[in-house]
Amino acid sequence: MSKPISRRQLLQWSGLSGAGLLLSSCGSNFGAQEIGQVIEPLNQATQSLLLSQKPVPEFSIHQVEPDKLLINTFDQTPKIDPAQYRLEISGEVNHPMQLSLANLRSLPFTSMVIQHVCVEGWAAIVQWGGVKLQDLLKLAQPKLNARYVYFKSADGYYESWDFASAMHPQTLMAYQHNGKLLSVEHGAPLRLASPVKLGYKQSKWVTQIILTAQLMPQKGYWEDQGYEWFGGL
Ligand SMILES: Nc1nc2c(c(=O)[nH]1)N[C@H]1C(S)=C(S)[C@@H](COP(=O)(O)O)O[C@H]1N2
Ligand SMILES: [Mo]
Repeated sequence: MSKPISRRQLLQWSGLSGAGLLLSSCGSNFGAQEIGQVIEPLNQATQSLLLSQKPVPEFSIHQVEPDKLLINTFDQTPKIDPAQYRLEISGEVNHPMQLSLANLRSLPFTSMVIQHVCVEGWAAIVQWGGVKLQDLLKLAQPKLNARYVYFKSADGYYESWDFASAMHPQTLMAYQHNGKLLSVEHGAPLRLASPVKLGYKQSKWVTQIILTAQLMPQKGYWEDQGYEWFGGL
């Protein structure tokens, strides 16, 4: 288990500074200060991947369809205490991390309006807000051999994505939905949201993100029952 990330580390790894981040960290439980941490540049492969990613056109906020996003959960809605919640990032990374909700909220916020498509035959235009997964992975510093990203959820759901889709600029770890704080049924405190993948790839209640060099025999909850793995849109 990694230590909770310190505010100094967040600032150094992200290259972020300024009043917004400093103010928003008031009252949060940042741990030990790591002094003299070296800032490592992203590796060349990751850098060129980022440059090559094209954004998917978005909808206007007026096109949001609030009643169309059906709740789709294979089992029970898990109970998560927001104060105890940590997102753990581990595996093939140089800086394993644990982020509290305060940590996540102190990072740059992105909002997007995209279409969510479920293979069961429904779709909805949805606004999502949160942190770019790309920003989180940059903080964790993927190793050169990182090719897949696993997501583990509090309800036992699990998913795996290709690294490029995880680094896409519109792949978010969302904590906001249609202008409000994300509801528990839709995956609070934190879920995946992206216009590049089908609904079943978009894990709710994510607690762990694990980078791997290989795809494991267990690829995803629905994939292991025959759904296609890539699940692209
Ligand atoms: N943890 C978890 N995430 C999940 C699921 C689930 O059962 N458990 N269902 C998936 C499916 S099939 C879809 S279509 C979307 C639905 O998201 P929603 O319930 O917020 O509409 O969540 C996805 N993420
Ligand atoms: Mo779905």
